[in-house]
Amino acid sequence: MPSTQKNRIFSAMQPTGSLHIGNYLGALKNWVDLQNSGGYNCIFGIVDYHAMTIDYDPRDMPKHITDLAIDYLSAGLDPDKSTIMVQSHVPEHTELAWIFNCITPMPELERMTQYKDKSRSNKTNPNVGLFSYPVLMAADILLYKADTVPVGEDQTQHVEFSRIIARKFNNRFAKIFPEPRTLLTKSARLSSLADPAKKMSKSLGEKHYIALTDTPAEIKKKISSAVTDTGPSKRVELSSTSEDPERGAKRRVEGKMSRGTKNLFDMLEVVSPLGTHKELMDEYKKGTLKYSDLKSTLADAIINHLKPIQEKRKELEHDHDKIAQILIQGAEHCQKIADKTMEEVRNKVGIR
Ligand code: AQP
Repeated sequence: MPSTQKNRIFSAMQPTGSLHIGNYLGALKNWVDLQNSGGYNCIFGIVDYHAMTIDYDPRDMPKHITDLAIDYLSAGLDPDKSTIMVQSHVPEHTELAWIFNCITPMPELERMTQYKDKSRSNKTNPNVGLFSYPVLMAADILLYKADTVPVGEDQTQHVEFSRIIARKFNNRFAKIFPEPRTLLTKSARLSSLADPAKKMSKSLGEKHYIALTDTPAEIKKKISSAVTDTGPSKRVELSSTSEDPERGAKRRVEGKMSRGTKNLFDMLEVVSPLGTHKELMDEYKKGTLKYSDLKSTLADAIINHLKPIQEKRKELEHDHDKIAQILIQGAEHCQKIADKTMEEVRNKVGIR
């Protein structure tokens, strides 16, 4: 079992279907690296209560939970080094969320961009759970007194909210919670392949993302149809261009790269062998890069990167007993920490 002396990490994903490469490169891969650094005491959650805030079929939930645990393990999370748990297995998550609800000013939640986006696209069910999603997330993190939260960029506002709640609780009752900080990766915001102005999301539809389970043929097809040029208004600063005065005069003068192209380079940087990204970026700066070359190099690199993950997934797919055992162990470990935190919290808020 993981040591209790180190800084604690908590992060989680919702069991809402297959993971995409945005979830993986933006968060999960980083979790594996942080776990393997040995510098942290890691807890990684499968947040099923959060997954209930959007329309879902209850019959799918158990499978989605098992699938997400399999994704975690296939990507390299190791139950001997990290704790893997299901949120609803430790009911104190919702108890603490209720207490936090009672110190959360409504305007703090009204300004949350994820709520605005999701309630717009979830018109049939704009529920209170979706509204107070960040409160439950603050409870997830603070129940374990985690100080480090590795997530994608879309979650930074929620982690910032957790800091506010920790501070409010500490000022109002007693100083018992750390103020957690966000940890981002280089690919903290991958864009949709078909509409690079949007975040890569599975709810946008299949052509917008690469699923971790996609076949090589599917990956090639999706990358080859990825949008690269989106017009001058949608260009983003390419900071590295200004550091390289010898190359790519035309593009360097613009100093900008389309979001779609940057998205492909962002993925390439993480999944390709050392040197490949620089080589193609140099060509881009010189103005000699063929997008078809960038795309085929990237597709091959993604296929190679995902291969061992997909092989591990096949091994684990039928071993449901092993998965269940890992989740039971995770719940037992987390329950002990949760009991301790909640005893302190109940005392301080006066509900002994
Ligand atoms: N496009 C992304 N780039 C980088 N990181 C991302 N994350 C999500 N999308 C990207 C990070 O993945 C983790 C899992 O978050 P989640 O379970 O809340 O999933 P999500 O953000 O709801 O994923 P989708 O695909 O966008 O789902 P739908 O479409 O169903 O809402 C988080 O750390 C998140 O930052």
